[in-house]
Amino acid sequence: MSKIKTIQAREILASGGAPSIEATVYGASAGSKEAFVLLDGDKSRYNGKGMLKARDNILKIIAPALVGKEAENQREIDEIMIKLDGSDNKSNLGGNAILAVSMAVARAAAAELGVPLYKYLRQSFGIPSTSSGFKMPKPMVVMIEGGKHADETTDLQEYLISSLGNRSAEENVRMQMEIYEALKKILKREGLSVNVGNEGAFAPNGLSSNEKPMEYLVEAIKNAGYEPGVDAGISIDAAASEFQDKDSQMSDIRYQLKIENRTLSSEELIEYYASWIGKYPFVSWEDMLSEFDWESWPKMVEKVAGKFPVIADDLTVTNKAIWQEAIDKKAATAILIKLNQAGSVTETVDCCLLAQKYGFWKVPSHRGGGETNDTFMVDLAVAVGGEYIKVGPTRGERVCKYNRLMRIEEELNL
Ligand code: 2PG
Ligand code: MG
Repeated sequence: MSKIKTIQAREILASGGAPSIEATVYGASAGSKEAFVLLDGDKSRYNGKGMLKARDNILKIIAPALVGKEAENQREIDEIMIKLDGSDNKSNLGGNAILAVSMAVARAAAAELGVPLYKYLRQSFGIPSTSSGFKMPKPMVVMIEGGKHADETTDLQEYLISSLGNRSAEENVRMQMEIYEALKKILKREGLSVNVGNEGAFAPNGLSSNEKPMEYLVEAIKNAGYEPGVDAGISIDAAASEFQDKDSQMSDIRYQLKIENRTLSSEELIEYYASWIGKYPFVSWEDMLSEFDWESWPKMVEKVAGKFPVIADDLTVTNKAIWQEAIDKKAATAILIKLNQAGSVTETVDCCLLAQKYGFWKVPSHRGGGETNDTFMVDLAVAVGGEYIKVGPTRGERVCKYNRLMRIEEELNL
């Protein structure tokens, strides 16, 4: 065991060009419900998006409370920070400040013990392994992005290819990139742009409907030499909170499909989606309804009738209490996992353990514009036995996740 000696913190850049925050823990001898992101609000720096306040909270408030503590007591350390913050959503110290330290503590403890992070996380949280040892999560790769991630594209935010079958991580990554290249050719043939959006996925203007990308994805799977529904299938993240009509009443939520010039009720939206079932080889659906549309989520789950998981992201924000509520109400049958929604490693792992208890998928995910080249989420996915990891296909802050995955696989010699 070794004690935390010092904690440092700094602003670094995230993929969108605004700051994120990074902490380093030394001393382990070497080396609407999302957690609140504390920004400086000082317009003279990064248009108010600086993170110097969060950095100072780490240096002046968190570090003094943690120095001298055992780095290996991750749960205790996270609890100290949560208490120190005292709010429901980490708005006092900032979820960004707490998470940065939380992750750095885990890394430092793993380094001290001389074990890779995924192994450390598994042993530190006593995560039960389903079978013999570790299993590689399969890639769920954003191929076409629209919504808030790109301009003038689909209303739905993401169309993804999810690997199926029993390939190695290395083979999965290769297949995904071959499908990506095949898709590029299709889009070019259709006279559509192959410029990429926030997550390195294609973001073409001028698509005729929200359904069209799925036709392209099926064709791309085939053109790359794979079989749809056998080797690879389609996932969707609608991120429907973003196209919910903000003026519609809670009791009568409406959704605006701009590219189709239509406004739909929750029931109509569910029917609209349901018309796609059977037509495309779906692997999962995420956030098909708004995070405020709790009443309709169970209807969506019923409609899908166990054919594939209904993943909650904005609905559950990697929050164990909300996730339990969603499970109890039968509102979702899988959870997207984002460390920065939770704001600490312990709370993130607890959400995964809850999913595991019910036999539901847990899918660690990248963020859209605020991603860095940190690969903690990959180690987390391996540690918790995540069925998939969701990441964009290109750009450094995305591909580093796949590279980490392949390195872990090699190390485990699977
Ligand atoms: C999502 C994520 C990642 P964002 O909705 O699942 O794809 O996007 O970070 O914008 O929430
Ligand atoms: Mg999402």
